[in-house]
Amino acid sequence: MKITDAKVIVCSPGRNFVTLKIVTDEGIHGLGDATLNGRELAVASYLTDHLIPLLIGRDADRIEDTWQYLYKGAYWRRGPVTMSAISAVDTALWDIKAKSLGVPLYQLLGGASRDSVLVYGHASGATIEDTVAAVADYLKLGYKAIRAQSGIPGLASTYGVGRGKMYYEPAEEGGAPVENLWSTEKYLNFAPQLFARLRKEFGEDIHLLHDAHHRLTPIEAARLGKNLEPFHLFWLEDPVAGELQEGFHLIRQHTTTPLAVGEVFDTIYDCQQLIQNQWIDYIRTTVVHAGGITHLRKIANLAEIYHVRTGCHGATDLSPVCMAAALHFDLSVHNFGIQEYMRHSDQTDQVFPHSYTFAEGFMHPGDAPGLGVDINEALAAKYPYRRAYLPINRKLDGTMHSW
Ligand code: EZ4
Ligand code: CO
Repeated sequence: MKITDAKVIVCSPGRNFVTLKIVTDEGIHGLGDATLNGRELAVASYLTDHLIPLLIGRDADRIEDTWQYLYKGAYWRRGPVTMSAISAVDTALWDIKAKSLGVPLYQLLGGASRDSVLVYGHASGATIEDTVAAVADYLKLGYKAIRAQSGIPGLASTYGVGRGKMYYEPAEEGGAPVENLWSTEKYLNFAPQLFARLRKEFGEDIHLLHDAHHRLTPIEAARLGKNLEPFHLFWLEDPVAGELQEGFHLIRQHTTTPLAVGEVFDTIYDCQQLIQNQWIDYIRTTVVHAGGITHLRKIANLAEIYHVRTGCHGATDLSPVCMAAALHFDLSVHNFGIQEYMRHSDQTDQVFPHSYTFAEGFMHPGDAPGLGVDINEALAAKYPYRRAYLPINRKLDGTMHSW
């Protein structure tokens, strides 16, 4: 089966998405998500200007070979732009192969290891009591696992607090990034109060998660992990920036709070020390940013040996194409842990009709052949790209800090 055509579709049905569509001589098409939040057009150009000319005429069935051809063939290895582009090609080729065989993708990945996939939603509020109300709303929807974030007294805005209770979207349209103000001291004093209140309200059984969004030093993260131990979080996410993998060693020596990281990682090399030293409990790399299904399986296989489980990133900037791919991966991989699931807007869901479903806190990719997701190109064309940036973050004295 030969690739005869490929194109990039950039659209903004509520937020920006970059989608690769590959067509074969058998009339089968496949989709891959290539969205890199705030830097979308760089990946679109990488695909259109550099990869698509190489894809035309290639054998669509040679997925591993195409991955290696694009990775080794670039000479310039790794990096989010390159890896998001390779991910999109890889995902689209898995979609095509599964469609050509008439099976849902998870059947090609070893079949289902579980009946359905545990997901967590995002509850947030400007105050602790608002967050309590948001968690209650998620419980009513059937969620068994909920990430909780709250505004911090004395800070005008903070990471993870949505504009509406059930929807969180950090990217903002406009000429420059929104600027947030940050105080680690205020945060560290406040965060344990939030979880004490949530356990008092909802008891011990629900899974609670929290994202520190790369803002702490290792010793600060160690203090937070220790203070959160009585509330037994499912995980503490991104306690420190992940570039320095050995930074997790210090945190690990001080706390039994489980640690998760990986949403900004793009290859197995970003995870290698973390996994092999068992410094983390969950690896959060995604199909769209870490090399597609092909590479994510290699990361999961390495993690399995070291008792590390998966916890794929699944925010709104990961399109329904990525969400579908993630769910096939989650259903099949043995050492699955949990999947993040932020609901997309109705506009997004209309542009990307899909077969995956949510019920009682669990999801299933569905049994349509391939990924089980498509793109309505006519509708997508009605939502042109709109430049948007993720926020930046400054300390109270103006110093740039991690967002
Ligand atoms: O900030 O997806 O766990 N979820 C997150 C997200 C990320 C955005 C970045 O594009 O941390 O909210
Ligand atoms: Co996160």
